[in-house]
Amino acid sequence: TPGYDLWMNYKQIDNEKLNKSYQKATTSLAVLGKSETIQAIKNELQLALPQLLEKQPEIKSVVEERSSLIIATLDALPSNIKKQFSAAVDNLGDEGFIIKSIKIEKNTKLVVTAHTEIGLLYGTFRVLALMQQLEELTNLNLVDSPKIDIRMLNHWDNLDRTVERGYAGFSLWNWQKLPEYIDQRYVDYARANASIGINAVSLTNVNANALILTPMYLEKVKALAKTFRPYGIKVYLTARFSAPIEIGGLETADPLDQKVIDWWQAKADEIYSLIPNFGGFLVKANSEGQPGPQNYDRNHVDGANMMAKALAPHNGNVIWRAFVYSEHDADDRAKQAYSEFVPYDGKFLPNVLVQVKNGAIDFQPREPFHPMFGAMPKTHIMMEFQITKEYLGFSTHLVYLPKLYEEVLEADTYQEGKGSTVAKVLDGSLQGQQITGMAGVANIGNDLNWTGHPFGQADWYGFGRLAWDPYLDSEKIADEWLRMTFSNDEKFIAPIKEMMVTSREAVVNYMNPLGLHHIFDTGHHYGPGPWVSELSRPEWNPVYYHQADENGIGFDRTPSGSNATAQYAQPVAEMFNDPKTCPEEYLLWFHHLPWDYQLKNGETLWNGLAKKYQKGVNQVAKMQETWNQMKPYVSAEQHKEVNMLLTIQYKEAKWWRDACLLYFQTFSKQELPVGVEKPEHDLEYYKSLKFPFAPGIRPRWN
Ligand code: BDP
Repeated sequence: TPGYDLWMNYKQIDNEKLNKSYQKATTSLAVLGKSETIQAIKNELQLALPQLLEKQPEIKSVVEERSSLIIATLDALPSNIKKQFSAAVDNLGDEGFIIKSIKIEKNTKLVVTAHTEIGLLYGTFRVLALMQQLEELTNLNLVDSPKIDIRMLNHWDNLDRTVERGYAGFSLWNWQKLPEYIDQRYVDYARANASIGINAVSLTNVNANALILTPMYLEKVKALAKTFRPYGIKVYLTARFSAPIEIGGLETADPLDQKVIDWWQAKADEIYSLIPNFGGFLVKANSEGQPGPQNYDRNHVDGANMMAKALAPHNGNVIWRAFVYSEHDADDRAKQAYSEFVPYDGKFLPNVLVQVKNGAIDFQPREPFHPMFGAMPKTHIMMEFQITKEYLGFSTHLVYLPKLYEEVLEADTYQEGKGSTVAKVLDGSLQGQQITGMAGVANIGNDLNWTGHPFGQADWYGFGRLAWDPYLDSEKIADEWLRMTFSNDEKFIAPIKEMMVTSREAVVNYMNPLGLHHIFDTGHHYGPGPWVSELSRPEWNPVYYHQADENGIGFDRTPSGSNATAQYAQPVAEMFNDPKTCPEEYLLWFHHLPWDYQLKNGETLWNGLAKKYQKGVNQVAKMQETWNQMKPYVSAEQHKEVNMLLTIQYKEAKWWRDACLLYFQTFSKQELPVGVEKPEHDLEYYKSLKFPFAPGIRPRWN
């Protein structure tokens, strides 16, 4: 089924020369071992090779003279082969692999080897990916291992199968039919994750329901964990801090209360007796109304360490989220997580990771990197990206997110001097963290194509690739994904890759140019609502973020304003503080500037802003044009599907432009510059637009 098969649709290799060479490389396969992971490897080869090469592979469990492709751990390799692998093996780690062409007598053999069988699985997927991308398999000597330990999807799935901020249907997890009924989708999901190296999943919403920790649900979780295990994937659960009260019958959830401590210890023991490779807990505490240690006058360290102690005997982790901001704190929301967490650097136990969103507000189309990166050298800091497109047009807009991830990963924190990139913080190479991690909030649901928008698959794929290696190039990732998903034809690849890598800037232009942020309509975060001002908490209102008035627009976060810039290392703070050196894409994030402030290109701020909005619209029009020419390369169905989505995106890009410009014009009191199209309607019309049904929200969110 087009779409369902993701980047693993194993299209027939129609390049004759390569087909021949791949045929030769796969004449006879030797896959050594008996475990469930080895079985998964065999299954994948048996699925892929008949499609790629129209042949049923012969798979032996021993190496023979005629074996052309050998897949075996280093320990299992026959000694005459093993001795060809001395050099690279030291840095391989538990999950790395080697793919190497070797000569034994006159025969060339392709060997996939690793310390572990999971390494072999990753290596096998890489061999298949190389074929799908029409890469030569001869003369290979490829050594690869993940740079980050925990490469994780966070599902925000509720037990009733709705998905918070999920735009691709309902949750994959069918709690009613589990544990007996194992949907083939669970297996295909695990395959897809393993193919890109994702090795951890948290199944449930961070706004957690304690029921998931009851025996009935744990049996179901166990069934999923068992299905994922051959693919190297560990299951985590979100733990509601007040669970000891809700399901444990205790009167308190105070993390220093002995009964509470005992309860979590017993719970951890119970879980591990069912699921020996359980990953641990992901916790959202004292954030947006969720319970947490502060309810008992304790702090994040008390809470996280209490759970960490319960998990430590089983080698489990606590992933404690830093997405906090308080209704009682009048300070700039962008400063609150740093203020709450950084003083605790060095206080968290070794099996605690603190998970930080990429930016200090909340998954905006563009945010400067979060100041916590690099600021807690004695803490395991983990990244949280969003793959689901909460503030990015849901699954209706084509926005290639790896471009956003890359921008953040490459950002220089200067925390240990120049070159202290976020990527180096995350992989531990800058400050020596012992456990490292990167999570992405999943965009997956039970839609036929998993992600709603066919191009949403690229975000899942790209997230996995960057979690494996945060130094990869997002354009190269787009290239890989396009080849495996659609076509190897250069006439398709070149323009569509260009469309993907520019799509992120397009959405920034038509939604939040020049550093604007959080000007989305109430609750659902879809469509413009810069005028919204009546929500109960000030920092839920767009007017709080853009601060537009007759004098200008933007949030002053310099020392004359909230001084949020002081949370960055000095060279970064200095750069952001001066509007002349502040990158223009962050201008209104850090500065409140007059409407006639002069931009770098000589335009006034008002004109420049208006032109950015127009540019975003034009970029989407260009995307439509490009896609229109792609009929020969994709199925009619897929072509139509993306076409319809782009039509919506174009309409909504104009909606954003017109609504925002009309509203800001009430302050700037200036005409739209030449080249910016006149809005079709008046401001009142845009304000009156309602978006009555939006997937993935509960009414309490703003
Ligand atoms: C915000 C979402 C909300 C999430 C929250 C979180 O609007 O639905 O619960 O983040 O990350 O982006 O906890």
